[in-house]
Amino acid sequence: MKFIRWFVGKILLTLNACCRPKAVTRDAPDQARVDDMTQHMRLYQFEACPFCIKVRRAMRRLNLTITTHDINRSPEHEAELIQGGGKRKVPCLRISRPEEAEQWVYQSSDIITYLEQAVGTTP
Ligand SMILES: N[C@@H](CCC(=O)N[C@@H](CS)C(=O)NCC(=O)O)C(=O)O
Repeated sequence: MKFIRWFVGKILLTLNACCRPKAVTRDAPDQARVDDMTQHMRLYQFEACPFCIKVRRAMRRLNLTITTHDINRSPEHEAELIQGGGKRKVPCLRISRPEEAEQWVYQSSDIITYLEQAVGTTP
């Protein structure tokens, strides 16, 4: 099962590289607003995880700059995810805005819905 996921992930990575979604464009103030919002977000992920690729494609489509952490390559971020989010599962979006309770959103579809609503874009 793990191998099949890995294999599918590699195929998806190749397909993703071949046909990347077109990014929405915003005027400068609106992009600055969105960038300000996403600087407080982190995506915990694996490079070849199909669900993570799905989220990264949505990020590109929505033109979002979000720092990503590959937890297979970074034990420090893996520990951070398990401690903060409660489980070792990716993708997981961490939102830590100042003076607000930290949020850890699991499930690729929920992450994409959250991002679309947060930036006010539902293409
Ligand atoms: N339904 C979830 C599936 C997420 C999922 O299965 N993620 C796998 C990687 S593809 C995972 O984190 N497995 C735990 C592990 O490999 O340790 C979603 O849409 O995000």
